[in-house]
Amino acid sequence: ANLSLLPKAHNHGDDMPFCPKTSPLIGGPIHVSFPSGLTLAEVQRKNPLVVRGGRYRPPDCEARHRTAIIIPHRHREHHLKFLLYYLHPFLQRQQLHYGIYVIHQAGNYTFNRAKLMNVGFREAMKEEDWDCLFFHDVDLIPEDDRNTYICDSNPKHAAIAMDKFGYKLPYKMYFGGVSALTPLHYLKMNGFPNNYWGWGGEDDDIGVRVSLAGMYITRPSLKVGRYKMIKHKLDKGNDVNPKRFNMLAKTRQTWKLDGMNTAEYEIVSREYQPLYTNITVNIGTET
Ligand code: UDH
Repeated sequence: ANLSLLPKAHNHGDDMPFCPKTSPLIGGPIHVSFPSGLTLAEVQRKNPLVVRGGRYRPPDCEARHRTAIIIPHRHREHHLKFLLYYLHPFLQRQQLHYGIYVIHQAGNYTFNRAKLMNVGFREAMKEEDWDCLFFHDVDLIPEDDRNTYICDSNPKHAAIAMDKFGYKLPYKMYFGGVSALTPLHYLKMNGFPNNYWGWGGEDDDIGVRVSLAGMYITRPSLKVGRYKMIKHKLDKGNDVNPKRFNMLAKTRQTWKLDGMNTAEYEIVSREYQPLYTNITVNIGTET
């Protein structure tokens, strides 16, 4: 095809051809290990083309996709370092235009993963016209290059084969770990719930929202959607949420009343670190 005839998604002054539909840099399985003594400085040194805030564009072609990675976070710096170590080169091999956002919950009140995702969505979209958002736990490392970090026509669950579940889907409606939605998908399902405090339930609620909003979940193959989880215990401040089953039974009644349209929070700081944008946010407490 004559590349010059293709429409340009966005123009930054150069006359670069689009990147190929399938990146020639993509390999297969990735061997994941956790080298002791790894530092962020080392990760930075290995990724010289990543610019402030953790942004990257392929140097020699115009990316076909613009993906934001949203990572909910508190007290997991050790995991974040390994995730960045693997994710930056992985995304670069996929020839994506991408940015990495760490959404850090301020204070010590009970953790709220889904609400942090709502913050990440809104704050990331303020900065760039991302066409895909990957909601990504900090402790999951992709193990195959063919697990492309681009969106589908429907919400995609990417982390379908985790080592901790024997590289299988634990149950059919599982939507946890890593998922990918376009801004349109996200708004159609009113984002994620804001009121799941503590561990559990929010990912199932999100999965139910997908179908309530008239969409369905797509998945890569089990061979490709493989992830290694960095082993850890349940964190302080993230106790199992005993209300989760009662809340889940009501998602049909609540999804339009609670979500992106009601997410209230205060940004404490926005820092453009060399390898990621850190957004520290006060998301309040359970009411
Ligand atoms: N997270 C944090 N800080 C916290 C809690 C959660 O950053 O204090 C984030 C992080 O991105 C994490 C995600 O929220 O990957 C999900 O939380 P989780 O890792 O606690 O949930 P998961 O279900 O693990 O992956 C539960 C571990 C229970 C271990 C029990 C051992 N049998």
